[in-house]
Amino acid sequence: MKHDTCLVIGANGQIGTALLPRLRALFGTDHVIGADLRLPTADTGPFVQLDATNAQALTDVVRRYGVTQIYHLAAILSAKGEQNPVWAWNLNMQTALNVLEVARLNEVKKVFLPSSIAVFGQHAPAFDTPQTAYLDPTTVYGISKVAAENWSLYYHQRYGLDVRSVRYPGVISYETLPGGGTTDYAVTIFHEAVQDRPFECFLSADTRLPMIYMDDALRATLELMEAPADNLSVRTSYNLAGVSFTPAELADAIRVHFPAFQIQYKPDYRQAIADSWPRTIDDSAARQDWGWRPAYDLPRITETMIANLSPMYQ
Ligand code: NAD
Ligand code: AKB
Repeated sequence: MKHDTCLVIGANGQIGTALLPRLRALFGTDHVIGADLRLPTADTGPFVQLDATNAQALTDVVRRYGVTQIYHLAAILSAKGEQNPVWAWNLNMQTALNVLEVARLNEVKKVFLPSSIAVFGQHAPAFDTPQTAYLDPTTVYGISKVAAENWSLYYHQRYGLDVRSVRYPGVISYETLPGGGTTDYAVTIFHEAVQDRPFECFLSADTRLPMIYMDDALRATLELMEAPADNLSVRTSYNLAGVSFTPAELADAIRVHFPAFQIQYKPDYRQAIADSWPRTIDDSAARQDWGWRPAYDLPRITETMIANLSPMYQ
């Protein structure tokens, strides 16, 4: 068992729900504290109700539990952020800055502050988007992620804070529903398919986007956090690739299991967001610096999602 105490902020969200048990297996249940605005639906270990925009409340939690690692997952995602941009900016920036500052002042050893493919915009190459491509995001979410990446680099360079990050693609998982993103269709489609229901997709059939299965996303997170600091050449955020596919390709993969599966396309405001994002990602820096390799391709993701979701609807 490792000797650290981790605080996971945004613990009840899509990634937090899956990350908590992994961290608890590594550090011990009592050494992983979940924190969220919302209360958890089940008691799985230590939890505090926390608004991470409140720096004093965050400081109190860090001191009370002797926190040595923070995983900051609380954020307003791309589609939801466009409904109320000023609110999304304030929440995303205030929580990120609080985490960095509280970590610095309380000698927290490591911080994980994830970014997103949403940092890229129309002036980045759409295919094999490089690590250092121009960043001109079109969403308030993307703008806040670019700012948080730069603040992370600043805290690392100026204060020596060990802050690490990946630019997650759309994360696919079965444990919880996603929280207001543009890639959410790639999760909700499975819930409809296993119930033998047709699916109405808010993106067009040929919208290719980078995605990653949750197991890969968590392994990337934990491998990055375990990597020797000297190996890390990127202190903004690492590009991370899993798999890239279109809604039509995903529907075909589902039809291998449910031949009668039906999909209709009704693009809405999220189409423009998706169109501004990369199609495929060059993650060679992550591969080189800390040995990143994805394990889940589209057929494996599809099979795993269906196997885990089907029993939930029986
Ligand atoms: P989510 O929306 O599912 O969960 C976020 C959680 O944060 C929620 O449980 C919410 O209650 C909580 N929260 C919101 N405001 C808070 C506050 N002020 N204080 C404390 N908790 C608060 O998000 P997620 O999908 O789990 O994403 C986690 C992180 O990963 C985010 O930073 C997100 O930008 C990033 N990311 C996610 C994806 C993805 O596809 N899920 C892709 C790229 C990046
Ligand atoms: C979203 O669609 O907003 C997220 C992301 C890719 O950051 N899933």
